[in-house]
Amino acid sequence: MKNSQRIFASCSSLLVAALVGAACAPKDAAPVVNALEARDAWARPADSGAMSAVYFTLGNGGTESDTLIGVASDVAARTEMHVSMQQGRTMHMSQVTSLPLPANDSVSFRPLGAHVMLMDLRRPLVPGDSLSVTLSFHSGRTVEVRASVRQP
Ligand SMILES: [Cu+2]
Repeated sequence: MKNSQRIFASCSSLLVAALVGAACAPKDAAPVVNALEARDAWARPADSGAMSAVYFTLGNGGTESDTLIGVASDVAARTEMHVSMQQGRTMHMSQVTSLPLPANDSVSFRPLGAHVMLMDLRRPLVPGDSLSVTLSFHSGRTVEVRASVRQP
């Protein structure tokens, strides 16, 4: 549950930043930029019909928080947002329907952490191959992630 604790901590500091920011914002402040960006995207190789996961760093360089609310890819019959958690000695994954992305912060999708799960692949993913995943945000923005297939 390390991840959600971190996210919670970022959210409370964000609230403080938002209050302070509102108090001292200049009259003619620049328009709000909400730069969302996925970096270093990669996916695990897998056979057709099997599962794979996509990892990347999702950055929000803007001044407004946003929330990831959807993931989609045409390489899989089902694409889900997952988080991994340890229970005793085993790792479990569970689906989440939203993931907060605070302003001026980033969230890592990484092995044993959050990931985009590709289920029932429509084609094999071989090293050197690439695929795309579309991320949808609460703000209405979308981000296209181009991931290369490689061994972890
Ligand atoms: Cu998963």
